[in-house]
Amino acid sequence: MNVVVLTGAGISAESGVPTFRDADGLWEGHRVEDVATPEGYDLQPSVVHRFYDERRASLSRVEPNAAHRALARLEDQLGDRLLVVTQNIDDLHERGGSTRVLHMHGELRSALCRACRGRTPWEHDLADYPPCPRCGVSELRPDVVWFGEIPYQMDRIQDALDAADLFVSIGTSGAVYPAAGFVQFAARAGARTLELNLQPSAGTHLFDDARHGPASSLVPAWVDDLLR
Ligand code: BV8
Repeated sequence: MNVVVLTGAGISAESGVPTFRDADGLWEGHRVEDVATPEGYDLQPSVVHRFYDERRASLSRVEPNAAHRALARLEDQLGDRLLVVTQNIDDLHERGGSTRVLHMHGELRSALCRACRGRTPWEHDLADYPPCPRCGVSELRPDVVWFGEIPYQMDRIQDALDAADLFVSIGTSGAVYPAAGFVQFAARAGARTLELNLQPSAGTHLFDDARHGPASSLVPAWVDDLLR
């Protein structure tokens, strides 16, 4: 059985990583859409760097939760028949033990050079404009997909959705595309679809089944059922 799991900020909420909704889509009085766009970055690069530098620094203060660990347990059993596609830019899936993780919106712990387009694992701030380790030019930006930019590895995601027998969406509001449309792709390809979320998402009516509650209890229970 081929399983595709899509995760959003809700799976990391109980680890202490704030979701976008918690901030009502706002950060320091800025609409997320304003700081998470290429235009926002060109207009006020230091504000945008601060937005990501703070989130990158906070990673060392949070831990994976039982939901992340349950998905790693599922991967132990399913191997390459499971793919986790995450909208999150934190590294909690990896630290929870998952190895087959696709960050469709990029990662905090990576820097992208606007000069040479090279990517570098990155732990520290970018606001002090460090030189790119590959080309030496000081044009590093967060390696994240902003609004208006094309998500990463869409071909691989489409292939996985086409081959899916089961599509499970965990902890996402279904507010942002193309991720919010994956359930429809999967259903058209014949997959069963399940939503696991704290409350019904904007697209909950698109799913065959839905269970609502905190991910740290919903996801381990679902994995136990699946592996039974
Ligand atoms: C693109 C990275 C073209 C940066 C992010 C008009 C109509 C439709 C679409 C558009 C439109 N105008 C523009 C668009 C396209 C746009 C879009 O969708 N805009 C929205 C605002 C309408 N999309 C784009 O621009 C995308 N690119 O379309 O390119 C294209 C497409 C395909 C192929 C080729 C070309 C790029 C969007 C990427 C933006 N980057 N993040 C960063 O992180 O800073 S978006 C960001 O917000 C997240 O990555 C995520 O995708 C999104 C929503 O966040 P969620 O993860 O869902 O979190 P949220 O807070 O919203 O919800 C949390 C959920 O968890 C809630 O449901 C809550 O109930 C639940 N929860 C809370 N606690 C728990 C819990 N669940 C369980 N347990 C708990 N304890």
